[in-house]
Amino acid sequence: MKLYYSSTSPFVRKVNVFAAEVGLDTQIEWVKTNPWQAEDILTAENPLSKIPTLKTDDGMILYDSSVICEYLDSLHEGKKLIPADGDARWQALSLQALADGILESGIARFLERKRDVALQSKDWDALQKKSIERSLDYLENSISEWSEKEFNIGVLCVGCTLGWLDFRIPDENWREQRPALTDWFEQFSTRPSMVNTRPKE
Ligand SMILES: N[C@@H](CCC(=O)N[C@@H](CS)C(=O)NCC(=O)O)C(=O)O
Repeated sequence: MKLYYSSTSPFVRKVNVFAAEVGLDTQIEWVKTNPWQAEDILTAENPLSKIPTLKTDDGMILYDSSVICEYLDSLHEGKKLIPADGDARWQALSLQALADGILESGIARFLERKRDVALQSKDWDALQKKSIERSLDYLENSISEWSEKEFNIGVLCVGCTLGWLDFRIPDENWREQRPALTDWFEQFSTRPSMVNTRPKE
């Protein structure tokens, strides 16, 4: 299968970490693209021009990262990272939504900062920043509820999100006042799937 990617995308990293954790990373052929330039190579497969986009061996096109992870989970016989049913499923999916939501707010801020200073909105930035801070506080305060569960997609997404904050918004120290999340991430970052997928320009 082919994965359209860029090396800095946290959503691509999520798929990459997921694939490594379920032993499918070696089956992926990587196709580098720049989604911001709406390259034909990508828009021909995904009209949104977003990555990650996956082309399966049967020629099926899948997006977004959550759908791709669900597909990958269906391909292996090992322990599933997306629980099939019950509370475990809904909690893992909600944790994924929270972590992905932090990324969406973070990316909105990152892009806003790239605009001409005169066009940047302080209110918009403050709104997104608050959303990120509330979510990180929630993760800190509920750490035993989610981090002690079996490894799942939600936990994986939290790791990728914190890694992206370090990469793209390093001037705001998310670790401050969040000792439990800090310790958790330090440990989580040693997983080979995380070590081998560190973002780089
Ligand atoms: N919800 C999507 C988000 C994907 C996404 O926003 N990817 C960014 C790169 S990190 C992208 O391709 N942006 C290009 C654009 O929005 O035009 C997912 O989970 O895959």
